[in-house]
Amino acid sequence: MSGNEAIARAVWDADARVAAAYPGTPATEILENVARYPDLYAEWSVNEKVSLEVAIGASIAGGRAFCAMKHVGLNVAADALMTLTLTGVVGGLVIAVADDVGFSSSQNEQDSRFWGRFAHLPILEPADSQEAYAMTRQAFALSEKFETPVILRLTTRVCHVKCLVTVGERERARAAEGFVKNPARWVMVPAHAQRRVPEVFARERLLREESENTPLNRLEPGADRRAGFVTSGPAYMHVRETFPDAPILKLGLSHPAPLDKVRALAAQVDTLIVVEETEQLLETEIRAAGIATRGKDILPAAGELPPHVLKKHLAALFPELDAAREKPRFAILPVFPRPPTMCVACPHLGVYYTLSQLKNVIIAGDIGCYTLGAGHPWNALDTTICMGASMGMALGLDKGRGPADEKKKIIAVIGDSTFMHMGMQGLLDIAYNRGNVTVLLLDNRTVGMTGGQDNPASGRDIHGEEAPRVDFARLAEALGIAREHIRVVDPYVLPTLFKAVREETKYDGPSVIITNRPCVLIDEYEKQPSYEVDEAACTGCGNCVEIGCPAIHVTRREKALKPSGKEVELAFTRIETAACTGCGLCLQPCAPNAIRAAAV
Ligand SMILES: Cc1ncc(C[n+]2csc(CCOP(=O)(O)OP(=O)(O)O)c2C)c(N)n1
Repeated sequence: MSGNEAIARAVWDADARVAAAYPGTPATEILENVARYPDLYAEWSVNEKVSLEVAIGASIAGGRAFCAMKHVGLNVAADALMTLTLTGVVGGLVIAVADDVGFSSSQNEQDSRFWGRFAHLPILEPADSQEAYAMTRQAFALSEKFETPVILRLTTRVCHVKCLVTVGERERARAAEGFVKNPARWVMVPAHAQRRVPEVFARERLLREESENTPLNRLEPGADRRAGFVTSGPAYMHVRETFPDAPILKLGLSHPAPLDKVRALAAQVDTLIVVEETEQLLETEIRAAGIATRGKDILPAAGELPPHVLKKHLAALFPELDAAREKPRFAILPVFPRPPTMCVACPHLGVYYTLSQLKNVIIAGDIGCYTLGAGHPWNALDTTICMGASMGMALGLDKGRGPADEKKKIIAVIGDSTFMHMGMQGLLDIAYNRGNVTVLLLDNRTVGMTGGQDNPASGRDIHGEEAPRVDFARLAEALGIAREHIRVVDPYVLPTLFKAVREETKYDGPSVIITNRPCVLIDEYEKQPSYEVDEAACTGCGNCVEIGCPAIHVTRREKALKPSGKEVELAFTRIETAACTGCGLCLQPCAPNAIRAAAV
């Protein structure tokens, strides 16, 4: 199992009653797998905050509850988290949060262990799939024992690497007595909340004792006493492989840290070294406890710490590592770089082709497949910060513009899932504050970027069953956009799309253009007969290349002189007919009409 599959199995084996998530790499497959098990409620929530709130509700109703998210998702859920720590939980509540250590697919690299410290919550850190399974179950038990939410901190490596997993018996969670009214606990007004604060600190003291005594934190002896390592998660695997004879304190319950155990290890070795991905957290705490240690003074504070990185950075302390570095056991073959690009016939292609033709625009972007519009050949996206940010930033670009941008049109581009996640509020702000912004809402009826999960725009739930489908045009109107400035357009029909964008950007006020073609990777997409380039007719204008469809190749480039004497480069093209799904976008800008239905 991958770590994600193992966690899903453990959620079921722990008899959780409710599981909720918003997709995000590397955590997406957890809920996809949970949803395959019977006898528990699973949902895609519209964002991570809602998923945590659903879990909180289920927990205080008495059942075990689970939610999963990627690291940045916990920023979104943090408002709920920071007060949940005061109320505590009834049914065990586990929050799996997956840090994308090494930036495989994220806008930043965050260390979610900060949240455990910030919210005074215990953190469990599995090192592989087997531990992911076991620790998920232990997390539920710990959560109920201390009436606290528990953070299960994962990294991309734990989520995606597969190993053999031995699973246990499915348990029956304790019978729930149902929601018990108790305003002093569940209604966090100041008078109630402040009384809970001492309990949080008392709980933390008990958790520290637990951390000193639990077998999750184990001191592995080693004969080589030059250094002892304190480590957790997959970094433990890397340390064990690099230093097979060193004593290691492996932390499974890494917060609160078992400082007595750390002290005991420090007394046995010449140098203590903390190996943690990514930030300097344990190390700072260990130093604050008066224990001398090394850590980020010699190791990187970003990215993974696999053996080759450890060897490079610790060679000064362990001269034999340098020699080992010169003789790699495996040849690492470089992979041919393949920049990410949009799919063949992606409905976003027409939008970016259109945007790339515009002058004097500032385009606030968002997070999704359409973020690729920032790249070649479109170069038609000027900002990306976080989910939903295109709305507020566009408004800020409008209201904050100086004389240099006076004549520029402000456009925001956002996907359906991102709009529902955090974009709606921004659009409300644009409408309310009368922003001069044109919003392009790219409704492809799925969460494309994370692999095509269902959402309220697809009209299906996590099991693929029919669910109410959101009507974006009516929603935009309800948020305050004038009906005549809300348009639904087909992104495969370039002239209509271009006209809509031109007209709405001329209008002095907020407008919304909704594109309505499904993602090519979902069932709703209907493949059409493919096209091909008539080589005899192709004049090398290269306009079809500007669409950015990966089914179009340049076969030959030639320099030529225009009648004006200006030198131009011609690009003769070919369409990969096996890949082409006949969207017809490339036909439209083709100057000599050289694209035709492919011969069958
Ligand atoms: C807070 C947060 N949660 C989750 C993600 C992961 N993620 C990136 S883009 C995206 C949604 C993309 O869907 P949509 O907006 O519909 O655009 P599409 O990819 O379908 O074009 C998600 C869930 C993230 N980057 N940040």
